[in-house]
Amino acid sequence: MTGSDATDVHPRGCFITFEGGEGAGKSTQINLLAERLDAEHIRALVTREPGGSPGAEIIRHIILSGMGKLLGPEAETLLFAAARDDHVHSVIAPALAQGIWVLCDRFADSTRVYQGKVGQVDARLLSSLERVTIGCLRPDLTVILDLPVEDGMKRAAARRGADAPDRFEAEDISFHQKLREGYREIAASEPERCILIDASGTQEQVAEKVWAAVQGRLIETAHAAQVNPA
Ligand code: T5A
Repeated sequence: MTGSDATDVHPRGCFITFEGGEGAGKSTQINLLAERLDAEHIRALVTREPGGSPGAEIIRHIILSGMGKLLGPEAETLLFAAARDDHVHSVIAPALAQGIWVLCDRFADSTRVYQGKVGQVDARLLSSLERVTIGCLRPDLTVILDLPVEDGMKRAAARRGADAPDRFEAEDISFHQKLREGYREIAASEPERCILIDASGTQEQVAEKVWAAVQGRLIETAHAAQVNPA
């Protein structure tokens, strides 16, 4: 049978993005959240930006090698946009449409902060690119992990060991301080979508705060909607 009826229709999955400066613990927390969702029998896909689809992973390699920086801030921004376009259309949107939750390590707020607030790329270019790449797709929840810059840099350095810092890790401390300010501004300006979480505790302590936000803002709301459909 190829047709569909009402019983085939999935409710859209929830879209959660994780944001923050270098070494804030996004990858760690996203994986811990995926485990908790699994225990609740909620199907979730963990993905990341730049990257997350075969085409976007190639672009990720170009950007993080520093090649994109050589092309200038606007061209580097176009690379992020090209990667996002492929990722959204080939991975994120299809998963959400099947009712799968998508947990994405960085998304459009990273562009707003890294390329916009800190990189000074024209806001009109950024909003045009957002319109093309994500359209009206907005995260249901954005978890912003907030950590003193020095602590994040130490965590990132410990994780990378003897490897060289990547394109953005190699920037100076004032760059990273501006990133932190940029994220705090987004959290303050969009409180319905964003939650700012102090990421300075242990992994378990931070995970509890993330879980409380997901439960309170998404899971309980979803259950209430099932019990009291509009
Ligand atoms: N970028 C990205 C843009 O400029 N524009 C864009 O539009 C997009 C999408 C991506 C880079 O691209 C830029 C931003 C980035 O610079 P990346 O390699 O994906 O680069 O790196 P990041 O996203 O910055 O992530 P990191 O790998 O640096 O850090 P995470 O994921 O925040 O941190 P995580 O979980 O790997 O933890 C780092 C270390 O700390 C430990 C972990 O075990 C790990 O060793 N740790 C803790 N230690 C103590 N206490 C805790 N609570 C800890 N939590 C984790």
